[in-house]
Amino acid sequence: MAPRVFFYTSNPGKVHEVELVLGDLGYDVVWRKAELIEPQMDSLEKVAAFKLMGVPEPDSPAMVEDSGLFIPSLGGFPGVYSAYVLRTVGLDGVLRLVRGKDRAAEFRAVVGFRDDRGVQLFTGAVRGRIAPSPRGKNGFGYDPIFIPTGYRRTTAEMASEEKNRLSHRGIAVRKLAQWLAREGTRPPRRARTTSVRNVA
Ligand code: ITT
Repeated sequence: MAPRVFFYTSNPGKVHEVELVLGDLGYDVVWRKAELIEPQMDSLEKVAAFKLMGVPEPDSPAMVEDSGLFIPSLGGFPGVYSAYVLRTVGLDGVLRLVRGKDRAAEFRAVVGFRDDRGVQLFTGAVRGRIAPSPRGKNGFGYDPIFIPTGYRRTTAEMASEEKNRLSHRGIAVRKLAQWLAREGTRPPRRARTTSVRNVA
């Protein structure tokens, strides 16, 4: 039987992208459609580690992912507030904020993984710029306004496989997969959540 990973997220777009990467590598991603308590903290790492603490222990190995869009000319905003900003002012609000400013941007992701060895964190980032206006129908969230460096298309104009090859999430999930391949996947049993390790 394929090793299982329980993925806690409310976002089906994340599940789809993670399934493509881990599924290809032989893992069975089980979606736990949960809104875990998400504290307002100043780094994605802290949010991911905190969220993992709220995962029921029998679901091991368990995974969460926290991500955000960081715009240096706005002091890193929306960053850790990306989900809230999207829900409130939306893409148009962000486009208004960057008008007349430098449009460089970076997507960052932190994947948190917990099993009986404790908590591991894996990071990924992709640089790009904010598009003049939304374009494309694929993906989710900020994809219609994010153009990765070296491309003319937004990530909403890419198929998920292409986005995964360059994206913050694709990079972080592949680091998790490499760690699993190196360290081995353990059979699910009661997890200890005593140690938090930043792997990359
Ligand atoms: P969780 O339940 O996993 O927390 P979420 O959608 O609330 O799902 P986050 O708290 O990590 O996700 O917030 C990240 C925000 O940034 C959210 O609004 C996403 O839509 C957006 N985002 C993250 N990765 C993205 C990507 O690859 N493309 C477009 N938008 C992305």
